[in-house]
Amino acid sequence: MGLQGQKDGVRVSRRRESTLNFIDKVRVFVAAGDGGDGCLSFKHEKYMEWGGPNGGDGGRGGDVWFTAASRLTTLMDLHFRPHVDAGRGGHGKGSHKHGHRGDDVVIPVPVGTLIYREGALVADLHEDGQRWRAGEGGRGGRGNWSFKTRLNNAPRLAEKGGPGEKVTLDMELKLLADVGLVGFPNAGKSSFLARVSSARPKIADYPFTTLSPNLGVAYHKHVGFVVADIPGLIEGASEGKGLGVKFLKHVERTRLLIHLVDPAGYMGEDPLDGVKTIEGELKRFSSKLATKPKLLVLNKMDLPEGAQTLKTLKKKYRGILSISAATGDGVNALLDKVIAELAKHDGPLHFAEKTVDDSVHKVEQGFVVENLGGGHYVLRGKFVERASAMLDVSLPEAINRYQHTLKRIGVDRALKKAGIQTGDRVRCGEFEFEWSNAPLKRLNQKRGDGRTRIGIGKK
Ligand SMILES: Nc1nc2c(ncn2[C@@H]2O[C@H](COP(=O)(O)OP(=O)(O)OP(=O)(O)O)[C@@H](O)[C@H]2O)c(=O)[nH]1
Ligand SMILES: [Mg+2]
Repeated sequence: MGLQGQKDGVRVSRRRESTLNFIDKVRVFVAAGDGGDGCLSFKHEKYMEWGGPNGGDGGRGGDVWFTAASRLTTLMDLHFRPHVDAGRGGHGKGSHKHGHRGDDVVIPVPVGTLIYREGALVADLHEDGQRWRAGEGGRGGRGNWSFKTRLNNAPRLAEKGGPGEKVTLDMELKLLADVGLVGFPNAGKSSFLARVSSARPKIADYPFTTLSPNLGVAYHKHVGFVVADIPGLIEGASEGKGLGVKFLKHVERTRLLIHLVDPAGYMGEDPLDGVKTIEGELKRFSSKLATKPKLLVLNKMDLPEGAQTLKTLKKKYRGILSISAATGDGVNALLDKVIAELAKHDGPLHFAEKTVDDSVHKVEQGFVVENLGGGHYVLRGKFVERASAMLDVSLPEAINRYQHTLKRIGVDRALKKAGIQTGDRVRCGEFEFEWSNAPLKRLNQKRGDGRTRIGIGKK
């Protein structure tokens, strides 16, 4: 027989329930799929001269989505796999074949997940099934068939796939429930949740049995509502004592709180003082919790001290209700009251601190030119960066077209104004080119000597 804690020579530690199974903050790295490259191809067939361009477009890159799923209550999956990548689009092929679309990735997150980008709230997934696109797949590059015009009917021109969006997001879960259960440890919160729903939280006769929130759906008189049970609170919880404070934010987005009281008090504290302690902690934690509708409920009425404690508490709190989560006594009357209160406070639960602000991340139509000194310039802007990334530098016609695009939108003028000289270098995203003041070649001219006005090279 091996030593206790050892099995077949391998040390095994007894599995402890830990708070690790509940993750409510996580940083996620999203990479939407790049678009597929466009194809440069001409029809070659026996007895057919000048078959014409037939290179197909690249497929679009896949998007990354987050969707709220009520079956989830933790961000743990993302904690262990924070990199989310969608599929890239297929490349175009000859004979007008377009590349396939990249696969989207849809990641389920718990209802109540708030998503921040550079500190600004960008999404509040507060409804089951609600979806939000975190990263947009890159556009497929166009093949030479798409560039065919009356003036240029044999374009040697194709685009590379556009880059998929890459973003870093901070996710925070603030559970959404209709009813939140608060109270000292051991008051019977988990027992109550188990009594009114099909949830089966751990229940035991010692404080801090519950280490992370539990959710359950209760039905009463054809009304369904979600109940959240959080770890017990103790004095000083709002300053970080015990476990409760970490989880108090998870009852901030409830319509109604039920404050459960144990007639025996907690750790020798008189139940009346105990009620004040918990109320004080809620108030100190946030004004939202202090002003939330609350029902004070004395539990464990089957215990001998129940009746006496109820009498004492009634003097101060006339509206107090009493139940026994163990026997079920009084639970129906409490649920009657709960559905009546919920009907009164039927407002939206998703009161995000700020309104969701997407304006910061709108597509920038314009561009910015910056002179870094020493003959180095930076060109910034969503459009120009994408055009640079999609440029196939091996195709002189594509380079010519790129130059004309920059000129058309005013980049040339802006660079000259910033003092650019022949031989200076301009960086745009990952791409860098050398500037020349020589005049541009005409666009759409027939295939020429392949010389271009600017020297192009990857960084
Ligand atoms: N007699 C009696 N015991 C109860 C009643 N409700 C809960 N208990 C007991 O009280 C103890 C604590 O119950 P829990 O439901 O785990 O209490 P909790 O508030 O969730 O505790 P924490 O998770 O530690 O905060 C358990 O032993 C329960 O069986 C009741 O109505 N009557
Ligand atoms: Mg519990």
